[in-house]
Amino acid sequence: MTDVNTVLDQAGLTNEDVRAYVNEWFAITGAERVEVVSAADDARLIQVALENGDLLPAGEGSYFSRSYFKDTARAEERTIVATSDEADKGIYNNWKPSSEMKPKLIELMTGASKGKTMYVIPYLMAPAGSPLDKFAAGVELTDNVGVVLQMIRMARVGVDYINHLGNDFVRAVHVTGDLPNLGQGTPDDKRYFVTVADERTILHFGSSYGGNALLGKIAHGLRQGSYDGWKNGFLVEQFMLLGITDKETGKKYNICGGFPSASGKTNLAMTLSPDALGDRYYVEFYGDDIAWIWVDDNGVLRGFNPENGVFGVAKDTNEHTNPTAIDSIKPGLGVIYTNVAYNEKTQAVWWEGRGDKPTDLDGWLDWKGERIADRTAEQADENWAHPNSRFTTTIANVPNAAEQWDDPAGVEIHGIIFGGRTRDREPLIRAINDLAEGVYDGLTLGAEATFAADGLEGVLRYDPMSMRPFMSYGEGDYAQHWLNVVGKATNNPIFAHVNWFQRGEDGRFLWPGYRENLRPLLWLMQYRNGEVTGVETPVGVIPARDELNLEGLDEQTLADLDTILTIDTARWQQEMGYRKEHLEQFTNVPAEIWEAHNRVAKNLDA
Ligand code: OXD
Ligand code: MN
Repeated sequence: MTDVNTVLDQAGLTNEDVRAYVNEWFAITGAERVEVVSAADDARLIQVALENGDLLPAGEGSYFSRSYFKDTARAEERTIVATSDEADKGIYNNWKPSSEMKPKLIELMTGASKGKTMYVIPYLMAPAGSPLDKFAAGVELTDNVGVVLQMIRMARVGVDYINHLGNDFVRAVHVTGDLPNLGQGTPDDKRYFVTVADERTILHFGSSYGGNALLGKIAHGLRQGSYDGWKNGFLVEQFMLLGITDKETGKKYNICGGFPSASGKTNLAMTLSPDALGDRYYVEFYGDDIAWIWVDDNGVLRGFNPENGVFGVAKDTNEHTNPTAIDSIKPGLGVIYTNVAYNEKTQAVWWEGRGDKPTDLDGWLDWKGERIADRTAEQADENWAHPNSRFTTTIANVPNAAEQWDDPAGVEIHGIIFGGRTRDREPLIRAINDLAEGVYDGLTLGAEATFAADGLEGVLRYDPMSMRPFMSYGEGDYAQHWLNVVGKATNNPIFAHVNWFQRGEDGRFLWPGYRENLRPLLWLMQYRNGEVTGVETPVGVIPARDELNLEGLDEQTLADLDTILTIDTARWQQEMGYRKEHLEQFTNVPAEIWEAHNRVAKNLDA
């Protein structure tokens, strides 16, 4: 029988509260061994994972893993926020009383790690030394070595992050469970992913993949973080964060923003300056998925990315869509690919949208491990990689990672943008000066349903601030919290809504997207500085055509520009009806938000 305390002593884990927690869960889960990990253990644990088959080599210094085929990175219907106060119930957070959920999870986890090692992962979801440290520290306990390797990439990991914090850490317990026998997606589903937010405890049972298993990232970094932020005066959002330096003026701008899935968030976060503007503007990467935001003692809105890595969607990532990502996953960087297609002979990986599909099928296996060469005619069109296949790489591997990405003081936020994928209605960019209208815009953020069957034609799937799957408390209170936090800022952050996805009648995209998206963001910063005035519309201020830097854009784009810089009033009037219904679901919606809605509606009718 392992003596847990001896192992903790040897690892230098001195925090008594953490030690008690480890002992408690070692007893509950019935694990056989315990091991405390730090980032320095990576090479050794990679070897362990290669030996036990959890990882396969994917060329020089890169690795491949496959999750159980019924496992998912997110399972919204099985994800619950539990507290002891029913007032925390929202529309999206699947609220349940903690008195109901905790005993359920303890029962499921009891003895469920039998024979396994329980890894203790002390982590920090922040640059060390930040004012939010005590909300960012956690200790994940997991029975899965693959999860450890992912956490080492996505968080800062080691006992030094936790020893001095007493009881200020998130208890994050992950038990994989017997994946082939969990009834995933059936009425007999045994999985539960619970954040007991008012106890700062996360209990996830029944997965080894993505946010369901890497508890620092989503469950703590977003769900628990946003609950803590609500109680302690900061914001936690599923936002990218990028920086732009104007080399001519020396000015620096930082923009964060939320985008529903499949609306280009990672590509924007990792974007580079368009060729024609590259001499003047340099774009820096801070983060692709999460931002923690607060107002400092001088009234400046600041933010940082709490993550240490990028857990990027592989699909459609290539040299054109995201050259930065491709450079960040080069051989030798310790990258882990999950659920892509894998060649067992050459160790190559491939995914849909990576480039030409390999024509020589020898050795190629799809993400489930089935031989592509053995596919029947009916299976021929099936994807090789899972649509949610991923690459995991550290921010240190991102070539244009900002110098300040690890700065505990974060960086000043100059702009907050929202952008969903919509074929019409939303112009290229519209700036919003008013705080309540900005927050209202975030609450009514939506994207077209990806498949017709997911929604009615023209009706957006709303995803407030892109936090729908991560909401930890009621949406009205959430809106009020935004008004309170950003309302304290005196550095004039500007809001905007962007859309790169307008289509013409023939279905073609009217804006080239990708690196060209920097142009409307540059306009936004000029507008904030008072260097351009834009054109007032009922839904915000859009650029006058000649205010946008158009240097180097092709003829077709120039011809299409007027269309994406107009407001379709009739379409917007219809949209306002949907927005009203959307907001009416929420309790405690602040009067300022309804006033913003009514003001926009009235402007449209004028
Ligand atoms: C997510 C993720 O689930 O970033 O949004 O993994
Ligand atoms: Mn995300």
